[in-house]
Amino acid sequence: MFQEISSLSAAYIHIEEQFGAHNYHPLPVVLERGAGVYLYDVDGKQYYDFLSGYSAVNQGHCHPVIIKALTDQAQKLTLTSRAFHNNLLGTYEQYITNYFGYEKVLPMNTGVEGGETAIKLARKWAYMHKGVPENKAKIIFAEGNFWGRTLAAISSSTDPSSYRGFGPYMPGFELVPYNDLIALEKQLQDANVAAFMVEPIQGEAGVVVPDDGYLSAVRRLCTKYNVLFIADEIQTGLCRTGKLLACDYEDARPDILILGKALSGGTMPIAAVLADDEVMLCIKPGEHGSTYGGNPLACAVAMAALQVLKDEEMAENATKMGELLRSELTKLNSPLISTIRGKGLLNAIVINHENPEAAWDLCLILRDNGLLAKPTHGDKIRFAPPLTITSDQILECVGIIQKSLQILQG
Ligand code: PXG
Repeated sequence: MFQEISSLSAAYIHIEEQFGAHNYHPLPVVLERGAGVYLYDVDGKQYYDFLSGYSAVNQGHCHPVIIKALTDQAQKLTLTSRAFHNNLLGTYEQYITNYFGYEKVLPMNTGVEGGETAIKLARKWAYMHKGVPENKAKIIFAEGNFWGRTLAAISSSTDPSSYRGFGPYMPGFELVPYNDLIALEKQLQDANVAAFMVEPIQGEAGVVVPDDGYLSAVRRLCTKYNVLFIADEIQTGLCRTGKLLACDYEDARPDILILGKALSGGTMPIAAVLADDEVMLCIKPGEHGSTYGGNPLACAVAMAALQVLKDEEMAENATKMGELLRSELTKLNSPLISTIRGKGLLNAIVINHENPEAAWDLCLILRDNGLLAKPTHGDKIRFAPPLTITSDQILECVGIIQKSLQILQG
Protein backbone atom coordinates (compact mmCIF):
# COMPACT_ATOMS: atom_id res chain seq x y z
CA MET A 1 0.00 0.00 0.00
CA PHE A 2 2.97 2.36 0.60
CA GLN A 3 5.89 3.32 -1.58
CA GLU A 4 9.39 2.29 -0.47
CA ILE A 5 11.51 5.22 0.63
CA SER A 6 14.68 5.81 -1.38
CA SER A 7 18.03 4.52 -0.14
CA LEU A 8 19.15 8.15 0.19
CA SER A 9 16.21 8.95 2.51
CA ALA A 10 16.79 5.73 4.41
CA ALA A 11 20.40 6.70 5.02
CA TYR A 12 19.41 10.08 6.51
CA ILE A 13 16.79 8.45 8.72
CA HIS A 14 19.31 5.86 9.84
CA ILE A 15 21.87 8.38 11.14
CA GLU A 16 19.13 10.29 12.97
CA GLU A 17 18.11 7.08 14.69
CA GLN A 18 21.67 6.19 15.52
CA PHE A 19 22.87 9.54 16.85
CA GLY A 20 19.74 11.42 17.88
CA ALA A 21 17.58 10.95 20.96
CA HIS A 22 14.45 8.96 20.21
CA ASN A 23 11.99 11.62 21.36
CA TYR A 24 10.02 11.85 18.09
CA HIS A 25 8.30 9.51 15.67
CA PRO A 26 8.45 11.40 12.35
CA LEU A 27 6.75 10.43 9.14
CA PRO A 28 9.36 8.77 6.92
CA VAL A 29 10.18 11.61 4.52
CA VAL A 30 13.45 13.57 4.41
CA LEU A 31 13.08 17.20 3.34
CA GLU A 32 15.75 19.50 2.03
CA ARG A 33 13.99 22.54 0.55
CA GLY A 34 10.84 24.58 0.98
CA ALA A 35 9.23 27.33 -1.08
CA GLY A 36 5.79 28.79 -0.29
CA VAL A 37 3.27 25.98 0.19
CA TYR A 38 5.70 23.34 -1.09
CA LEU A 39 8.35 21.12 0.43
CA TYR A 40 10.89 19.05 -1.50
CA ASP A 41 12.55 15.84 -0.36
CA VAL A 42 16.15 14.75 -0.92
CA ASP A 43 15.10 13.00 -4.13
CA GLY A 44 13.53 16.19 -5.48
CA LYS A 45 9.91 15.08 -4.99
CA GLN A 46 7.47 17.95 -4.33
CA TYR A 47 4.83 17.94 -1.59
CA TYR A 48 2.12 20.25 -0.32
CA ASP A 49 2.91 21.10 3.29
CA PHE A 50 -0.30 20.59 5.30
CA LEU A 51 1.41 21.03 8.66
CA SER A 52 3.34 24.29 8.19
CA GLY A 53 5.72 23.45 11.03
CA TYR A 54 2.74 23.28 13.42
CA SER A 55 1.72 26.75 12.21
CA ALA A 56 5.17 28.33 12.39
CA VAL A 57 5.28 28.73 8.62
CA ASN A 58 2.02 30.66 8.13
CA GLN A 59 3.73 32.99 5.65
CA GLY A 60 4.97 30.05 3.52
CA HIS A 61 8.41 28.48 3.40
CA CYS A 62 11.34 30.83 2.90
CA HIS A 63 9.17 33.89 2.30
CA PRO A 64 11.47 36.23 0.32
CA VAL A 65 10.70 39.32 2.43
CA ILE A 66 11.42 37.48 5.69
CA ILE A 67 14.54 35.81 4.29
CA LYS A 68 15.80 39.19 3.08
CA ALA A 69 15.30 40.73 6.53
CA LEU A 70 17.07 37.72 8.06
CA THR A 71 20.07 37.74 5.73
CA ASP A 72 20.47 41.55 5.69
CA GLN A 73 20.45 41.74 9.48
CA ALA A 74 22.63 38.62 9.82
CA GLN A 75 25.41 40.49 8.09
CA LYS A 76 25.19 43.48 10.44
CA LEU A 77 24.53 42.35 13.99
CA THR A 78 22.93 39.21 15.40
CA LEU A 79 23.29 39.26 19.18
CA THR A 80 24.30 41.77 21.81
CA SER A 81 22.63 40.15 24.83
CA ARG A 82 20.48 42.42 26.96
CA ALA A 83 23.56 43.65 28.80
CA PHE A 84 23.65 46.40 26.15
CA HIS A 85 21.07 48.18 24.04
CA ASN A 86 20.78 47.53 20.33
CA ASN A 87 19.30 49.72 17.62
CA LEU A 88 16.44 47.36 16.69
CA LEU A 89 14.96 46.31 20.01
CA GLY A 90 13.08 49.53 20.76
CA THR A 91 11.90 49.83 17.15
CA TYR A 92 10.59 46.28 17.28
CA GLU A 93 8.96 46.79 20.68
CA GLN A 94 7.17 49.88 19.39
CA TYR A 95 6.15 48.04 16.21
CA ILE A 96 4.72 44.93 17.88
CA THR A 97 2.93 46.75 20.71
CA ASN A 98 1.23 49.03 18.15
CA TYR A 99 0.43 46.06 15.96
CA PHE A 100 -1.41 44.22 18.75
CA GLY A 101 -2.54 47.15 20.88
CA TYR A 102 -0.64 46.51 24.12
CA GLU A 103 1.52 48.86 26.18
CA LYS A 104 4.52 46.56 26.56
CA VAL A 105 6.19 43.47 25.14
CA LEU A 106 8.65 41.02 26.68
CA PRO A 107 10.64 39.20 23.98
CA MET A 108 11.59 35.54 24.40
CA ASN A 109 12.57 32.72 22.06
CA THR A 110 10.52 29.53 22.16
CA GLY A 111 6.80 29.34 22.73
CA VAL A 112 7.17 27.47 25.99
CA GLU A 113 9.36 30.27 27.35
CA GLY A 114 6.54 32.62 26.44
CA GLY A 115 4.19 30.49 28.55
CA GLU A 116 6.62 30.44 31.47
CA THR A 117 6.98 34.21 31.20
CA ALA A 118 3.22 34.72 31.24
CA ILE A 119 2.87 32.59 34.36
CA LYS A 120 5.70 34.40 36.16
CA LEU A 121 4.05 37.72 35.30
CA ALA A 122 0.69 36.50 36.56
CA ARG A 123 2.12 35.21 39.84
CA LYS A 124 4.01 38.45 40.45
CA TRP A 125 0.92 40.50 39.60
CA ALA A 126 -1.16 38.42 42.02
CA TYR A 127 1.27 39.19 44.87
CA MET A 128 1.73 42.86 44.00
CA HIS A 129 -1.78 43.84 42.91
CA LYS A 130 -4.34 41.24 43.96
CA GLY A 131 -3.07 40.70 47.49
CA VAL A 132 -2.56 36.95 47.16
CA PRO A 133 -0.36 35.74 50.05
CA GLU A 134 3.24 34.88 49.10
CA ASN A 135 3.60 31.47 47.37
CA LYS A 136 -0.16 30.87 47.29
CA ALA A 137 -0.92 32.01 43.73
CA LYS A 138 -2.83 29.54 41.57
CA ILE A 139 -2.92 29.30 37.81
CA ILE A 140 -5.87 27.54 36.16
CA PHE A 141 -5.38 25.62 32.90
CA ALA A 142 -7.85 23.85 30.64
CA GLU A 143 -7.77 20.08 30.40
CA GLY A 144 -6.22 19.00 27.10
CA ASN A 145 -3.92 22.01 27.01
CA PHE A 146 -0.52 21.86 25.34
CA TRP A 147 2.03 24.61 25.75
CA GLY A 148 5.36 22.86 25.49
CA ARG A 149 7.76 20.52 27.22
CA THR A 150 9.30 22.30 30.20
CA LEU A 151 8.63 21.02 33.70
CA ALA A 152 6.04 23.76 34.26
CA ALA A 153 4.30 23.01 30.96
CA ILE A 154 4.05 19.28 31.62
CA SER A 155 2.89 20.00 35.18
CA SER A 156 -0.33 21.42 33.72
CA SER A 157 -0.73 18.64 31.16
CA THR A 158 -3.48 16.02 31.19
CA ASP A 159 -1.67 13.89 28.59
CA PRO A 160 0.25 11.04 30.27
CA SER A 161 2.78 10.86 27.43
CA SER A 162 3.72 14.46 28.29
CA TYR A 163 3.93 14.22 32.09
CA ARG A 164 4.36 10.57 33.10
CA GLY A 165 7.74 9.76 34.58
CA PHE A 166 8.86 13.37 34.90
CA GLY A 167 7.55 14.31 38.34
CA PRO A 168 7.55 15.91 40.83
CA TYR A 169 5.40 18.60 39.31
CA MET A 170 4.99 22.35 39.71
CA PRO A 171 2.63 23.25 42.58
CA GLY A 172 -0.07 25.89 42.25
CA PHE A 173 -1.50 24.62 38.98
CA GLU A 174 -5.14 23.56 38.67
CA LEU A 175 -7.27 22.18 35.87
CA VAL A 176 -10.73 22.89 34.58
CA PRO A 177 -12.55 21.21 31.66
CA TYR A 178 -12.15 23.13 28.38
CA ASN A 179 -15.21 24.97 27.12
CA ASP A 180 -16.96 24.66 30.51
CA LEU A 181 -17.85 28.09 31.89
CA ILE A 182 -19.70 26.83 34.94
CA ALA A 183 -16.67 24.87 36.14
CA LEU A 184 -14.42 27.82 35.35
CA GLU A 185 -16.52 30.29 37.32
CA LYS A 186 -16.39 28.00 40.34
CA GLN A 187 -12.58 27.89 40.21
CA LEU A 188 -12.16 31.61 39.68
CA GLN A 189 -13.98 32.36 42.93
CA ASP A 190 -10.92 31.17 44.85
CA ALA A 191 -9.24 34.43 45.91
CA ASN A 192 -5.77 32.97 45.31
CA VAL A 193 -6.29 32.48 41.59
CA ALA A 194 -3.93 34.69 39.61
CA ALA A 195 -4.75 33.67 36.05
CA PHE A 196 -6.56 31.39 33.65
CA MET A 197 -4.30 30.35 30.76
CA VAL A 198 -6.05 28.94 27.70
CA GLU A 199 -5.70 28.31 23.96
CA PRO A 200 -8.55 29.95 22.00
CA ILE A 201 -8.64 26.72 19.96
CA GLN A 202 -6.80 23.74 21.42
CA GLY A 203 -4.20 22.81 18.81
CA GLU A 204 -2.44 19.68 20.02
CA ALA A 205 -5.62 18.28 21.56
CA GLY A 206 -6.74 17.91 17.94
CA VAL A 207 -8.02 21.35 16.89
CA VAL A 208 -10.78 21.55 19.50
CA VAL A 209 -12.92 24.62 18.79
CA PRO A 210 -14.91 25.90 21.80
CA ASP A 211 -18.51 27.10 21.58
CA ASP A 212 -19.12 30.56 20.18
CA GLY A 213 -19.11 32.98 23.08
CA TYR A 214 -16.69 30.95 25.20
CA LEU A 215 -13.80 33.39 24.91
CA SER A 216 -15.87 36.50 25.57
CA ALA A 217 -17.40 34.77 28.59
CA VAL A 218 -13.91 33.84 29.82
CA ARG A 219 -13.01 37.52 29.48
CA ARG A 220 -16.07 38.60 31.47
CA LEU A 221 -15.50 36.04 34.21
CA CYS A 222 -11.82 36.92 34.56
CA THR A 223 -12.72 40.58 34.90
CA LYS A 224 -15.47 39.78 37.42
CA TYR A 225 -13.13 37.81 39.70
CA ASN A 226 -10.01 39.96 39.14
CA VAL A 227 -8.13 37.13 37.46
CA LEU A 228 -5.78 37.58 34.51
CA PHE A 229 -6.88 36.07 31.20
CA ILE A 230 -3.79 34.61 29.48
CA ALA A 231 -4.33 33.62 25.84
CA ASP A 232 -1.85 31.16 24.38
CA GLU A 233 -2.08 32.19 20.72
CA ILE A 234 1.20 30.51 19.81
CA GLN A 235 -0.58 28.18 17.40
CA THR A 236 -3.86 30.01 16.76
CA GLY A 237 -2.45 33.52 16.36
CA LEU A 238 -0.94 35.39 13.43
CA CYS A 239 -3.80 34.89 10.97
CA ARG A 240 -3.90 31.09 11.19
CA THR A 241 -7.60 30.96 12.10
CA GLY A 242 -8.67 33.75 9.74
CA LYS A 243 -8.12 36.72 12.04
CA LEU A 244 -4.93 38.23 13.37
CA LEU A 245 -5.74 36.52 16.68
CA ALA A 246 -8.31 33.80 17.33
CA CYS A 247 -9.48 35.97 20.28
CA ASP A 248 -10.44 38.65 17.72
CA TYR A 249 -13.51 36.58 16.79
CA GLU A 250 -15.02 37.66 20.09
CA ASP A 251 -14.92 40.55 22.51
CA ALA A 252 -12.08 38.86 24.36
CA ARG A 253 -8.93 40.91 24.73
CA PRO A 254 -6.48 38.91 26.85
CA ASP A 255 -4.57 40.56 29.72
CA ILE A 256 -1.51 38.60 28.64
CA LEU A 257 -1.05 37.49 25.03
CA ILE A 258 1.56 34.86 24.14
CA LEU A 259 2.85 34.61 20.57
CA GLY A 260 5.50 32.40 18.99
CA LYS A 261 5.87 30.10 16.00
CA ALA A 262 4.90 32.25 12.96
CA LEU A 263 6.33 35.36 14.61
CA SER A 264 9.47 34.39 12.68
CA GLY A 265 7.76 32.79 9.68
CA GLY A 266 9.53 29.54 10.52
CA THR A 267 13.06 30.89 10.41
CA MET A 268 14.12 30.95 14.08
CA PRO A 269 12.56 30.67 17.54
CA ILE A 270 10.93 34.00 18.38
CA ALA A 271 8.27 34.41 21.06
CA ALA A 272 6.65 37.48 22.56
CA VAL A 273 4.55 38.17 25.63
CA LEU A 274 2.34 41.24 25.44
CA ALA A 275 0.59 42.98 28.32
CA ASP A 276 -0.21 46.42 29.66
CA ASP A 277 1.90 48.25 32.22
CA GLU A 278 -0.01 47.11 35.31
CA VAL A 279 1.05 43.54 34.56
CA MET A 280 4.33 43.95 32.68
CA LEU A 281 5.92 46.38 35.10
CA CYS A 282 5.57 43.84 37.92
CA ILE A 283 8.81 42.30 36.66
CA LYS A 284 11.87 44.37 37.53
CA PRO A 285 15.45 44.33 36.17
CA GLY A 286 17.16 41.04 36.91
CA GLU A 287 13.96 39.10 37.51
CA HIS A 288 13.50 37.56 34.05
CA GLY A 289 15.12 37.27 30.64
CA SER A 290 17.17 35.09 28.33
CA THR A 291 20.41 35.34 26.35
CA TYR A 292 18.73 35.47 22.96
CA GLY A 293 15.45 37.23 23.83
CA GLY A 294 15.15 40.48 21.86
CA ASN A 295 18.26 39.89 19.78
CA PRO A 296 18.54 42.21 16.76
CA LEU A 297 18.26 39.37 14.26
CA ALA A 298 14.98 38.27 15.82
CA CYS A 299 13.71 41.87 15.94
CA ALA A 300 14.33 42.35 12.21
CA VAL A 301 12.79 38.99 11.33
CA ALA A 302 9.69 39.42 13.50
CA MET A 303 8.90 42.85 12.04
CA ALA A 304 9.16 41.43 8.51
CA ALA A 305 7.08 38.36 9.42
CA LEU A 306 4.31 40.54 10.90
CA GLN A 307 4.39 43.02 8.02
CA VAL A 308 4.03 40.24 5.44
CA LEU A 309 0.90 38.91 7.18
CA LYS A 310 -0.74 42.30 6.75
CA ASP A 311 0.62 43.22 3.31
CA GLU A 312 -0.47 39.92 1.80
CA GLU A 313 -3.84 39.85 3.61
CA MET A 314 -3.19 36.39 4.97
CA ALA A 315 -6.03 36.47 7.50
CA GLU A 316 -8.57 37.06 4.73
CA ASN A 317 -7.05 34.30 2.62
CA ALA A 318 -7.05 31.90 5.59
CA THR A 319 -10.78 32.52 6.09
CA LYS A 320 -11.64 31.94 2.42
CA MET A 321 -9.36 28.97 1.87
CA GLY A 322 -10.45 27.39 5.15
CA GLU A 323 -14.10 27.57 4.12
CA LEU A 324 -13.27 26.11 0.72
CA LEU A 325 -11.19 23.30 2.25
CA ARG A 326 -13.87 22.28 4.77
CA SER A 327 -16.72 22.46 2.24
CA GLU A 328 -14.78 20.43 -0.36
CA LEU A 329 -13.81 17.85 2.27
CA THR A 330 -17.44 17.63 3.36
CA LYS A 331 -18.49 17.04 -0.27
CA LEU A 332 -16.22 13.98 -0.43
CA ASN A 333 -18.73 12.39 1.92
CA SER A 334 -16.13 9.81 2.91
CA PRO A 335 -17.18 7.11 5.39
CA LEU A 336 -13.56 7.23 6.62
CA ILE A 337 -13.94 10.80 7.92
CA SER A 338 -16.15 11.11 10.99
CA THR A 339 -15.50 14.81 11.69
CA ILE A 340 -14.17 17.85 9.85
CA ARG A 341 -13.53 20.83 12.09
CA GLY A 342 -11.52 24.00 12.36
CA LYS A 343 -11.39 27.71 11.76
CA GLY A 344 -9.54 29.44 8.95
CA LEU A 345 -6.65 27.19 7.99
CA LEU A 346 -6.36 25.42 11.35
CA ASN A 347 -8.33 22.27 10.62
CA ALA A 348 -8.48 18.62 11.55
CA ILE A 349 -10.28 15.55 10.37
CA VAL A 350 -11.07 12.57 12.57
CA ILE A 351 -10.59 9.20 10.93
CA ASN A 352 -13.30 6.60 11.34
CA HIS A 353 -11.71 3.14 10.95
CA GLU A 354 -11.45 -0.01 13.05
CA ASN A 355 -7.66 -0.04 12.53
CA PRO A 356 -6.06 2.32 15.11
CA GLU A 357 -3.17 2.85 12.65
CA ALA A 358 -5.46 4.12 9.90
CA ALA A 359 -4.64 7.82 10.37
CA TRP A 360 -0.91 7.05 10.23
CA ASP A 361 -1.43 4.86 7.14
CA LEU A 362 -3.44 7.62 5.48
CA CYS A 363 -0.59 10.07 6.11
CA LEU A 364 1.82 7.65 4.42
CA ILE A 365 -0.50 7.40 1.40
CA LEU A 366 -0.89 11.19 1.35
CA ARG A 367 2.91 11.45 1.36
CA ASP A 368 3.13 9.07 -1.60
CA ASN A 369 0.58 11.25 -3.41
CA GLY A 370 2.43 14.49 -2.64
CA LEU A 371 0.87 15.93 0.53
CA LEU A 372 2.45 15.99 3.99
CA ALA A 373 0.32 15.82 7.13
CA LYS A 374 0.80 14.22 10.53
CA PRO A 375 -1.65 12.44 12.84
CA THR A 376 -2.19 13.68 16.37
CA HIS A 377 -3.70 11.62 19.21
CA GLY A 378 -4.09 8.54 17.00
CA ASP A 379 -7.11 9.24 14.86
CA LYS A 380 -6.88 12.97 14.09
CA ILE A 381 -5.03 14.56 11.16
CA ARG A 382 -4.35 18.28 11.07
CA PHE A 383 -4.81 20.09 7.78
CA ALA A 384 -3.01 23.42 8.17
CA PRO A 385 -1.24 24.58 4.99
CA PRO A 386 0.61 27.89 4.74
CA LEU A 387 -1.81 30.82 4.54
CA THR A 388 -0.60 31.72 1.04
CA ILE A 389 -2.33 28.71 -0.51
CA THR A 390 -4.63 29.44 -3.49
CA SER A 391 -8.04 28.00 -4.30
CA ASP A 392 -6.65 25.96 -7.23
CA GLN A 393 -4.09 24.47 -4.86
CA ILE A 394 -6.77 23.68 -2.25
CA LEU A 395 -8.80 21.85 -4.91
CA GLU A 396 -5.72 19.90 -6.02
CA CYS A 397 -5.04 18.96 -2.38
CA VAL A 398 -8.62 17.78 -1.85
CA GLY A 399 -8.13 15.64 -4.97
CA ILE A 400 -5.01 14.12 -3.37
CA ILE A 401 -6.93 13.50 -0.14
CA GLN A 402 -9.83 11.88 -2.03
CA LYS A 403 -7.52 9.58 -3.97
CA SER A 404 -5.64 8.66 -0.77
CA LEU A 405 -8.86 7.87 1.11
CA GLN A 406 -9.85 5.55 -1.74
CA ILE A 407 -6.51 3.73 -1.51
CA LEU A 408 -6.91 3.40 2.27
CA GLN A 409 -10.40 2.01 1.82
CA GLY A 410 -8.91 -0.59 -0.56
N1 PXG B 1 1.59 26.73 22.98
C1 PXG B 1 0.96 26.08 21.99
C2 PXG B 1 -0.50 26.29 21.78
C3 PXG B 1 1.69 25.21 21.16
O1 PXG B 1 1.07 24.56 20.18
C4 PXG B 1 3.68 25.75 22.43
C5 PXG B 1 2.91 26.58 23.21
C6 PXG B 1 5.15 25.64 22.73
O2 PXG B 1 5.94 26.20 21.73
P1 PXG B 1 7.48 25.77 21.55
O3 PXG B 1 8.02 26.80 20.61
O4 PXG B 1 8.12 25.84 22.88
O5 PXG B 1 7.47 24.38 20.99
C7 PXG B 1 3.07 25.04 21.40
C8 PXG B 1 3.92 24.10 20.61
C9 PXG B 1 6.76 19.80 19.52
C10 PXG B 1 5.46 20.36 19.12
O6 PXG B 1 7.40 19.09 18.70
C11 PXG B 1 5.04 21.59 19.61
C12 PXG B 1 3.80 22.09 19.22
C13 PXG B 1 3.02 21.38 18.36
C14 PXG B 1 3.44 20.16 17.90
C15 PXG B 1 4.67 19.64 18.25
O7 PXG B 1 7.16 20.03 20.66
N2 PXG B 1 3.28 23.25 19.69
